[in-house]
Amino acid sequence: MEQVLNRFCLDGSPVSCERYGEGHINLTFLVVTDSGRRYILQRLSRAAFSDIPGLMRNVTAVTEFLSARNSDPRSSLHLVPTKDEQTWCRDEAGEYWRVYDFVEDSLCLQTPESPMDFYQSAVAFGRFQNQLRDFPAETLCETIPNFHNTPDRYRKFHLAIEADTAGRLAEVRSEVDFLLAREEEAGTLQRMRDRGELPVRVTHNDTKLNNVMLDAQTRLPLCVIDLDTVMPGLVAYDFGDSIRFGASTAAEDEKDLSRVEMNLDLFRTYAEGFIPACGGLTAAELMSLPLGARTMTLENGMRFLTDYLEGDHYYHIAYPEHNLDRCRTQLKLVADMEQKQEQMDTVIRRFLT
Ligand code: ADP
Ligand code: GN1
Ligand code: MG
Repeated sequence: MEQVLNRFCLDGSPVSCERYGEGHINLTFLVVTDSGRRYILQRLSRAAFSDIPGLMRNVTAVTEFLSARNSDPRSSLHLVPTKDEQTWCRDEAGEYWRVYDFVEDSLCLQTPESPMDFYQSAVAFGRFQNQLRDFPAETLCETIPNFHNTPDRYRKFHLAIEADTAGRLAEVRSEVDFLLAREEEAGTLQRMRDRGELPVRVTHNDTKLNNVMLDAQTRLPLCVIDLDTVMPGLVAYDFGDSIRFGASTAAEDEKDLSRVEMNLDLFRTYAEGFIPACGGLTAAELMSLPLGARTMTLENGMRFLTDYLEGDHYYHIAYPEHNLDRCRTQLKLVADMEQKQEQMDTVIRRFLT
């Protein structure tokens, strides 16, 4: 680690480097130097990203674009260059590393501590969407092809079922059946995208609450982080993924499913923050938002189960059934959202002018 850190232009010498945060994909460390400066060091996931130089070009372009439009330095992530002026380096084992300035005096929440926190996260993601409206989408590489292409996710799920690599299929039959019963309907958003009924924009695609920073004092939005999946996509993906995670009444890996529901008040709160901050959404886009919530939740449930069937090579896990527990909360949420579809539509209809 010291050798890796030595390649970056840090202020001072590192005095500690410890695992940090709750991300499922990259390996994240908090680095402190003898000058008191703090940094985020990350080893990028080669299981998730096949073109890491391309990904880093995306992140560089997006952070530079946002920095140029905001005077507050904490309103965007800042990459720390290497001594040979690159934004990343590679170690002898072939792993890719990068360093960000630590966003100081900030909060990164795993669950909203109040509806206002969730509202402010919605403002952050909505603004992010709005600010990237003029970003040249064609310059972005697709860091994970077909990331939110739900029919393609089903194709991979079928392959995982057939292969049953980890020998776990028999124990997850009811989860598999739940997902297969919804295969046709789950492709609706993708079909609307294919038919051009929903505009493709530059979206974040991974809008969990722990991918946004709030100011520790004011609890107002500071910046959006985890820019690895910024790609062309649908607004419904960003809205939907935030609801999936932040409007749930329990953690993503809650074992007691009786505690897992989608909170309609939080759904409304998020819509009130996100939609005006985004601005300029079409009527079709607005009415696709509840479907986005259901689709992102189902897709995540299927992705967790696919990884479980394949032997857990994609997400970080803390114990063997972790991905299965995550899958189960998502499916419980989907079932609940199916019951609340009408109410979600009613909330969103108020934003049609
Ligand atoms: P992953 O793709 O694994 O989710 P993230 O980039 O989201 O990785 O980072 C994981 C966690 O590390 C975040 O949820 C946040 O808590 C923390 N983090 C990441 N970047 C910064 C930063 N620049 N300043 C402070 N905390 C950060
Ligand atoms: C991953 O990287 P992180 O932990 O913010 C995943 C998302 C999932 C999420 C589920 C690149 O997000 O797509 O929705 O876990 N990111 C990637 O919690 O696959
Ligand atoms: Mg993250």
